[in-house]
Parts: sequence; C-alpha cells; structure tokens
Amino acid sequence: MSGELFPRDRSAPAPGAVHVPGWLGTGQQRDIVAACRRWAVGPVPMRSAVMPGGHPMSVQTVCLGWHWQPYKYTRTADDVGGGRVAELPDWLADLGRRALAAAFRTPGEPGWDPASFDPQEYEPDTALINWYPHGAKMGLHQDKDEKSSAPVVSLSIGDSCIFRFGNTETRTRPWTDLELASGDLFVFGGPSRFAYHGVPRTLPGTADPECGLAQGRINITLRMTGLSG
Ligand SMILES: O=C(O)CCC(=O)C(=O)O
Repeated sequence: MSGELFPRDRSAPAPGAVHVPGWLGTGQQRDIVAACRRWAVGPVPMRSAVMPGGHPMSVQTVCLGWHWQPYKYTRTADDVGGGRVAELPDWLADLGRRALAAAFRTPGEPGWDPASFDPQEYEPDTALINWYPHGAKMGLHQDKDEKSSAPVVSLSIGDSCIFRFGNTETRTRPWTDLELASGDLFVFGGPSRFAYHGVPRTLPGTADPECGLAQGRINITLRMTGLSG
C-alpha cells in the first residue's frame, strides 16, 4: 500500500523465488486494472474454469495469447464460446522482462542471481488474469502445462492475499506463507519453477483505494508456454 508506515522487506523464500513488495506504482496498477476490465469482456469472456471432476474454480480467469483450461493451452477458448483469445500486448511482455530484471538482477538484493534466466530473452506468450472475488481461493498446484521452464512472473493488485509457496516434490509442507499486497511482484524460476503454490485466502478490505479496485483481487501470471502454432 502506498505510504506504508513500515516498508515491507523483499525476500527470497526459496532458490529462484523472489518477492518484491510494492513493485508496481499506483498509476501502473490503475492502468492494468483498466486493461483487465476490457479483457474481462472479450473477445473471450472471463469465466470460472471447470476442473476435470466437474467443479468450477472459485477464481475467474481470462487469458491472453493462449487460452488455458485444466490442463492445456489452446489458441481458441473451446470451453467458453470458441473465440480466439486476445493478443498479449507488447507493453505487458515488456513489463515481464522488467519484472525479471528487478527480481533476479538487482545486485546484492535477496534473489540476486546473475546466472538466472536472461530478462532480455523472456518472451511471455500467455497471461492468465485471475479475479478473486471475496471468498475465492486457489488450491496448491504446479504450473506445468508449459513446455518451457522459463520463470513465471506474478503481479498482484487489489486485496492482499495469503500466498502459499511450497516445494517441488509434494503438495504438503514445507511451504512458506507470504502476504501479497497490491503492487507486489512474485517471480519463480530456476529450481523453484515447478514448486507447488496456491492462495488459501484473500484478505477482504485491504485493497489500496488508489489501485483502481474497490474490492477483490487481481493476479496476473505471465508465462512462456514453449508452444507454437
Ligand atoms: O493468484 C495468485 O497469486 C496465484 C495464481 C496462480 O497460482 C496461477 O494462476 O496458477
């Protein structure tokens, strides 16, 4: 939140995983929220993806570049109208490159790793925009439908949440619970790229009023799918 009394510290909860609090300014957050409002209505509308067991997720999602549904990517949204998803804009891919540089290439800071994935080589070709209304959550899972092991860049706007970052082996402990607030950046790559992670709960009423969202939480994850076509 802007003007915090006690600035929150940057941290690296696991090798290759970095949390950078307050990375996005409030103006950037407002611009991204405005873009999300446009993407949410089409060409493919935001929807709750349905799990293989038939249960809809409590989180609602709209995708750019490639459409994700459990557990595959397609260019067309075959589970919601069949339209082709919107392009991932250059400014968002560029934001992803700057996010990687901030996370891994800030000398002396937690997460600094000059040998990590070169930010200039980062070409995210999909973004999942997740909307968490009050009460929504996301179970622990791995992002593993991508053929690429390039890092995942995650941006949070609106209400804070508890973000659970686990290990690559099991869905159980050890894990670290972090609070992701509006404007925070979280990146996971390298040895943490396939770590289990999820959102056990959001913290309603914590959104910075300046961010452009009165309630709820938006999360954007940028990924390289490694797919062609
Ligand atoms: O909302 C978040 O912070 C996590 C989102 C996530 O794990 C995902 O989209 O796979």
